[in-house]
Amino acid sequence: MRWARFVIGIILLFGILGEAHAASTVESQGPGGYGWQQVYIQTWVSGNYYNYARLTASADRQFYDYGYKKIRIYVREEDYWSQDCGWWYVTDTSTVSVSMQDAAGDNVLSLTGQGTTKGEFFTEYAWGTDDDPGRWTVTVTDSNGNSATFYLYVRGQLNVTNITFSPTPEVGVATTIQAEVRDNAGNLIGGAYTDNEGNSAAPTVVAYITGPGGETTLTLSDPENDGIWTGSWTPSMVGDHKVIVKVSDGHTYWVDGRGSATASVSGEFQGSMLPSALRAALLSIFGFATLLLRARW
Ligand SMILES: [Ca+2]
Repeated sequence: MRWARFVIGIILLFGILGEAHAASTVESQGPGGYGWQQVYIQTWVSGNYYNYARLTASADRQFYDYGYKKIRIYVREEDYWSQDCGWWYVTDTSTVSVSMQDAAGDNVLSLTGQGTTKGEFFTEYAWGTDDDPGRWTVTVTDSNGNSATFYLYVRGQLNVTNITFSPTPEVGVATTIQAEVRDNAGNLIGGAYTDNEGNSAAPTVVAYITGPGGETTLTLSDPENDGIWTGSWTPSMVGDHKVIVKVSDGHTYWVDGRGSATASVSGEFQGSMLPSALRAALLSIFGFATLLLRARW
């Protein structure tokens, strides 16, 4: 990179003209304000030569989706020294360490004293079951004492579980559909959820109910912010209804999730011990018999 050489050149120039023998550090952040930083350190070593170490750390993207592409961390550690300012020598003696914390501050990756190959080190993180979504912190250090910190954003995976109906669905009677929304770490995600930076990250939860009479959609809500989302549904047809609950925020903080359940809606035989399919069949026969009688009279 041309500008990087320019920075080295400036430091070198100060070293020659300004007698800048004390150590100094220059940090810079990568394009787009994320992903990597660089650290330069200058020291004046007895014997009159300059010694520089440059540490670069990066990830291959800013946003990751939990459980999908692995987080890839690249580290480059270069040691330079020069005695006469005409020649720069590059050595390969430093080791590097990489640590990563999830949004809850839990250490999810900790590698220390890693050797480099021509100054380069690479690792990838393949996700854990307790990973908390949100802003993650990556810290990279080298054995010269340089340190580079940067941040990633991990979108969490939402799941919908425990879809229930209360009371048991019946034609013409309001039933409450209830569903639990959780992230991949098992935390309940409520209607006023905020991420670890305080940003609103509440998803939208919609139930798609498909039965003999067609499809109905119903938006579920969670004013209590307890992660138990509810909505009221009044069935109009007897029979099995497929209920699919989808959760999404348009892919800002979450990867979409869904869950499904079957609601067996009863009619006038609701007090009966007969299975729902049989009840539905009997209702059809009664309906057909009534039609026949009406046709005759
Ligand atoms: Ca609730």
